[in-house]
Amino acid sequence: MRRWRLPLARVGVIVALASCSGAETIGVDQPDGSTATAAPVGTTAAPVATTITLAPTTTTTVVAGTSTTVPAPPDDPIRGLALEVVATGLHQPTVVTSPPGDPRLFVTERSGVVRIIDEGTGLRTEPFLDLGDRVDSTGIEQGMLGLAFHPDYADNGRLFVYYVTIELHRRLSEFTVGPDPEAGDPGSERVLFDLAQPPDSVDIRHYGGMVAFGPGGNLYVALGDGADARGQGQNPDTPFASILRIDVDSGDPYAIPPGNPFPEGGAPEVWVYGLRNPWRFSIDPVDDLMYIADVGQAAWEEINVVPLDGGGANLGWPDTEGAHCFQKPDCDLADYTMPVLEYDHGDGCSVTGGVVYRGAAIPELHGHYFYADWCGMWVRSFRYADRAVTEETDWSGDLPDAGQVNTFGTDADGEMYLANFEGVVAKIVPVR
Ligand SMILES: [Ca+2]
Repeated sequence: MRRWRLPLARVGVIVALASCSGAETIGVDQPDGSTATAAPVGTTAAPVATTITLAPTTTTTVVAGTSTTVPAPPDDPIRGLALEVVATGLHQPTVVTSPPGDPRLFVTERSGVVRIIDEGTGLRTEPFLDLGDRVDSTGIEQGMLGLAFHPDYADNGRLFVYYVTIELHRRLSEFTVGPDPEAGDPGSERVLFDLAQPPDSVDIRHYGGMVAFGPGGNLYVALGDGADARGQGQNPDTPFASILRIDVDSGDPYAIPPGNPFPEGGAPEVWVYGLRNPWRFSIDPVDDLMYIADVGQAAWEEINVVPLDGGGANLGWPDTEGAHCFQKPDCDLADYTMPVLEYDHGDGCSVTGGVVYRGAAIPELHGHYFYADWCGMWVRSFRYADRAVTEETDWSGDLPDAGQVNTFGTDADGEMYLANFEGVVAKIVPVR
């Protein structure tokens, strides 16, 4: 996938950064980034924990969008985590997800196919939806990159797919399930947008790819900057280098939700901007936070946490990379929303953002955010509390076979999965 460096030795240090919520900014026509404001940056070096020292929690929380209630921890203490393989042989899986309340697990393959994994019987042979005739999956970053089911999928059968077209455009389309609930209808495509790469793009990368619904029913879509298209990142008048927020239940082909920060700008869909290639983000509906992992270029990988009422945040790229000035050497870091965590390229090369665990099987990890590095082939987690990164844990010893993690995902119960470049989909389960 979106990869261009060789694995590096894992000798770096994670740096946890003080949280800075994004401030409202005014859209600008030129990429000078001069209008954004954010809280000052603090830096606190924190070594990665090598053992599991998780305090039990007795918190009971109802996960928004599901009826899952997290019980108190079982009597057996958690001794670690393990991978339970649920499918193998997939072609570079990119998304793992389920419709709300649906027992089936849906997986996308980069080649343009959506497939179903059933608990117990595994991967079905027959695809749910095959868009191979319209998806380009050559190169390293093209393909079917995003899939989200409508919150009312059980009633309306609507699903949203983000993919790279044969023309190398980035396209968001809606499909509907066919008369057979086990098969989507490839002929039902309704295109919501179809964007060529930005004019200053030097190649065919940085498409972003994640799509997900938030608790308010709006759809969020991650778009990368188009690869070295440096005029995009600091310009909220362009949809690139941003996470978009749209209302797919109104308008034609969609409506701009009330509260979007740049309603009069050139791209009123923009919700936050200043991103290089936000391959994976996730929304935690319990704390109303979005976790955005932005793949770095020269030296730093970063994870940002933005409140769902934090529209307008400028996440810095390409003025900054991680918590460092980049293209603008004399930048003032206080002008941008800084990541809450970064690590350098001694420790990996391409961050894969994950999910906040809200399932029931591992109450001890409730609220912990999992992520990975595609080159470092490690999985780590932290808990974001009181605007700070806490309880950093390195799960390398528990999950040595995680591989090159393309994506994380959850099922309808909030249980957590990873899928890797090698074509394996595995559930992350507790060892007690
Ligand atoms: Ca940034």
